[in-house]
Amino acid sequence: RNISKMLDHFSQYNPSPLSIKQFIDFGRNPCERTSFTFLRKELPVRLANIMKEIHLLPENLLRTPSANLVNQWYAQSFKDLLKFKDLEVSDKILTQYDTHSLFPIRVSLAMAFSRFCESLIMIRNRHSDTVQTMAQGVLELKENYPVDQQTENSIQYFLDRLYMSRISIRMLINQHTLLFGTDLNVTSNSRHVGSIDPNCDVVSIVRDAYENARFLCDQYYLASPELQLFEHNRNMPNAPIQVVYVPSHLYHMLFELFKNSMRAVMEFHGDKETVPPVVANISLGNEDVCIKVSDIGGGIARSQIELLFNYMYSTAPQPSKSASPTVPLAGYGYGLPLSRLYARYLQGDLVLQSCEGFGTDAVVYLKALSSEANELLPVFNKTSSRFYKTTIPAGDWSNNVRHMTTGTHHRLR
Ligand code: W6P
Repeated sequence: RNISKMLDHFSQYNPSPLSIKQFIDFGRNPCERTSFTFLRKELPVRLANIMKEIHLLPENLLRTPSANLVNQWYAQSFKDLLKFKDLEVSDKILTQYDTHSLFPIRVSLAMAFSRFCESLIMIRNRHSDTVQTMAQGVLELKENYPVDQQTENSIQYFLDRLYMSRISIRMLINQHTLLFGTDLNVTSNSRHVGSIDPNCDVVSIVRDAYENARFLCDQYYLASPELQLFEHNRNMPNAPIQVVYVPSHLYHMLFELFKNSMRAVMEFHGDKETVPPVVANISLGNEDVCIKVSDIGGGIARSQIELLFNYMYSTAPQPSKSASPTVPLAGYGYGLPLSRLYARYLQGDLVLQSCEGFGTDAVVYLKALSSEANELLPVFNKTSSRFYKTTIPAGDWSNNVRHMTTGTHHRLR
């Protein structure tokens, strides 16, 4: 229908990444008209870019009820936003050319703005279960079809891009609705600019994430490792380490890391009187803020590290919620891959390094400078679409090459 034409149109534009500095500068001198005009184009562009990739998914996945549902949500949200593209912005009155009517509908600016806010909130709610629903889709796929390496690679590539796109779209929606929505009371008397804290205190978030992970750990294991925390502020040794950041994103990453470290420590030393602490080192240099969380939880094999970030591997049927009402230190699930996306979203990263038999270091890197913390956004183009179609090239290192190991063949060198 008409929608596929509009998709083709909007997916030709590249998304426009913003830096956290741009978010802050705009939020400190907000203009609803500017935000409205930017978002009514930018949101359809970001939606269209990822929707084109949804359509390239392996058919077997796309046809599952869950993936199909997610696809429908995107189509509906795209349509919802297109309505605002037909509004003509004038000083006092917006003119809406309704496609079903020959006559333009006149809407006041204030009315258009509040309708836009309502639509954004509706869209945010519509997509609130995307991650869970896609995980369900992957389960449905695994149950019904054999999944080859090629398919698994495509799904890993796609889910990283889908979830990154989703993080970015929710960021835009949150900023607009927090800055211009009706429940201003929540943030008006705090230092926050929308969802951003311009003086986000890293140590407080680390302690908060630790305390909440510890609460779960105590419930499940009846004990928990202590936290040892060290700060290293390179240029101002006694000043607190602060960063312009979305506190909820940072909390999400650290809570996930602490849960994993605590579980490893308790499983490894559970039978002992005391367990070794989890150590957090927080550093600020010229470019990076680093948060290293170290545990002595026995570590994991080097070959297993990649699997922790693999969606297919992490998609196990949920233990029935009625059977175990108290969720322990949740399994790996999608926590780690999503946490890494949060870090990468603003040009940071999340890295694991483990010594099997000893323990694991997890490092979260953030950009120290708000002007360098640019959104990292998936772009739909020839390169991305090629990824879903090509076959894996034959390996050119010995670990990927099949050898002739039997028979009377001569071994040349
Ligand atoms: C482990 C495994 C793991 C994953 C992520 C973070 C910390 C840890 N520790 O043993």
